[in-house]
Amino acid sequence: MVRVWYMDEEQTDPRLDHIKTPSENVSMEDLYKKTGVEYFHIDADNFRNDALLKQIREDRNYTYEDEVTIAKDTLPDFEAKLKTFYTEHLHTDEEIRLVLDGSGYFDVRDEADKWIRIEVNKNDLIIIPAGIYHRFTLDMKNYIKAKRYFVGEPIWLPYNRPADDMECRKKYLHDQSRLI
Ligand code: KMT
Ligand code: NI
Repeated sequence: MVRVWYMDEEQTDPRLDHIKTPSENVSMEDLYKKTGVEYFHIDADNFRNDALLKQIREDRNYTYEDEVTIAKDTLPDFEAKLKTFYTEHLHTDEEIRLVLDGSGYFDVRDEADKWIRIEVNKNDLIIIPAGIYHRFTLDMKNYIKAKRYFVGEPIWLPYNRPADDMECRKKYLHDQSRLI
């Protein structure tokens, strides 16, 4: 099961869990209300036949798919890419990831600009809305394999913070104001 918590402020290795003491966990329902991030459990070993995934792809018109493995030996420019992933940014489109193997952390900003950490493992499908500030890091196991989905031709371009004047940012804040 996916675990979600508020991060501590320690400036140590991002790959550590950064759980606060005392810990402050966030339910999936609260995560959605606070950030618009959506979560689904999908059988990764059978994702090609998964009815829920098929439904999600149809409903959201995810026409593109590929697979990424983030590990030292499989990803060209590994260190530079990790740095890019962990630099706070947003995208003009949703970021959709289904974890097939390994694990990692997606961090998203809540409505008060605090970091919420989402631990993803095999079988976790996460949808990060367009326009939300976020970042990604591997954990101490240094390995994740994930499916990526997209509506049409993929645009992976990150816009680093500040990107407050972007249309997708304004739309995100407007959509969020109805959820909170
Ligand atoms: C991204 O865009 O942050 C990534 O693709 C890295 C995470 S994929 C599990
Ligand atoms: Ni991103």
